[in-house]
Amino acid sequence: MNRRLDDLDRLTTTVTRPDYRPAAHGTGVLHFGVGAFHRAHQAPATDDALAHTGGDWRIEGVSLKRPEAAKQLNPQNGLYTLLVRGPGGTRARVIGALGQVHTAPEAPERVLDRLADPAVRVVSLTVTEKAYGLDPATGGLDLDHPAIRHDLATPDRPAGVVGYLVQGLGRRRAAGTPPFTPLSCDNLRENGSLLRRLALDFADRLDPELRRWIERDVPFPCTMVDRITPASTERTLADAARLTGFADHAAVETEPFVQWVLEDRFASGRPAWEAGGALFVDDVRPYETMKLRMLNGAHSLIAYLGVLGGLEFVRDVMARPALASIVSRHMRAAARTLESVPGVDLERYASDLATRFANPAIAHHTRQIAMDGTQKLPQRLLEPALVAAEAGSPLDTYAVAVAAWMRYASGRDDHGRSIDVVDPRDDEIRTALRSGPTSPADIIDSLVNGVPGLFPERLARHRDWREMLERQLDRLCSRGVIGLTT
Ligand code: CS2
Repeated sequence: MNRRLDDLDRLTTTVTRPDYRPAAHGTGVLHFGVGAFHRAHQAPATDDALAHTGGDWRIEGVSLKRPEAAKQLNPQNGLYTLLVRGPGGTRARVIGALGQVHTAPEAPERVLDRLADPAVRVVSLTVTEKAYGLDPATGGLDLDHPAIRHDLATPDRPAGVVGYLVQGLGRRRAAGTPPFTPLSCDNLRENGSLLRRLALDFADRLDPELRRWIERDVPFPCTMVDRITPASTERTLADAARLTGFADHAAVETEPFVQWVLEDRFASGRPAWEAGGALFVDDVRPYETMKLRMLNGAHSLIAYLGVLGGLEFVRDVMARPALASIVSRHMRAAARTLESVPGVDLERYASDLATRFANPAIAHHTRQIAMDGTQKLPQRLLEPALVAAEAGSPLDTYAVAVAAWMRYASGRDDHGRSIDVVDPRDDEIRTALRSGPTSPADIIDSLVNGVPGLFPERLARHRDWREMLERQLDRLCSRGVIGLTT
């Protein structure tokens, strides 16, 4: 058994390693959600920033639920291997930007201390869509969300991300410490503005003065983040050990492409992320809408087709010409709902996406992307479908994607095998479909009524949309995914 990767001085291989001494830099960022995506995206950008410009900008991590990240990373002093897999092979790089990881349920007071520490100037998040406590119907706080309910009742002992942020900001205000900048890096529309609205609403219910301070003094920049990062597997860890010569329980693998677009509004400074390729702009919205609708929308389409058709990975869906052509059509349809994006040729973006999805070196499970559909569909598929419906543009690929989600929600694939439907609203989905509706019209009605707020009303009532959705659901139910031609 190899020795564990815990000391850079032992790394004498050809692996790329940090060009700075991690221990010489203090913490500046607290990051919630230290999963594979963070390790493949913001952490390497911070590593580049530290190497390039220095400063006390290392990252401490927080896991809101499970202790795995702390167990993987702390014994390795935060060091881990990033494997970049391209068609030409795999490159290994050891990242030094991460420091200690805290497991919030085990040490809530410690997390609150870190939030109150003036050294922490940015608090970034990759906690996934469902952690925010967003009511999709209003765009505001969902008072029935378990973490929101809990944190409003016991604000000193938060469990959720909004509760922690507001409590942390409250402690800073009380101590006369300047605020940190909350930085959402999740795939949500106008993620910074959305987080701001939730934080203000939450604070208002506890302390209107605090709300006013946050409103006045705390910036919430929006960001667009992009890097396809499958969950790590045994093979990831084995390859990392082979390439570095050390056992690594925290290794992650990702694709060569990376993109990060942010608004440059920070209360107390930030790492020089441009050294890692980040682009700072005045308005992130065009980039983010493009990415959510073209990349993530196509991803969800691929995911539901894949799970239903028994195709395990994104690349397997892309290897079927009929399905790849639906995906390309979808990206072109999504592009038509966008305004122009500075510096981006949307045709080229779509064809690059098709190449990224087909990357033979990346094994991205369709069932991973299929998870949490109720949290993803609105910004990825339903909003652009409404734009397209109202513009009289083609709706067929949106309808294929949403119909495929509806079939996925029923819990059986095209071969009759059961699907593990992973979704925070799975109870509502199950109840909606309990009577076993079989006609496309009944399935649609059951889900539209049984999962309130998910489907925008204007879309649900749109005649062309409804017809197209019924037609595509009928096709999927009768022919299955493999029977789809174009
Ligand atoms: C994916 C995203 O899991 C999903 O829902 O669509 O995680 C996707 O891989 C990233 O947004 C790519 O940047």
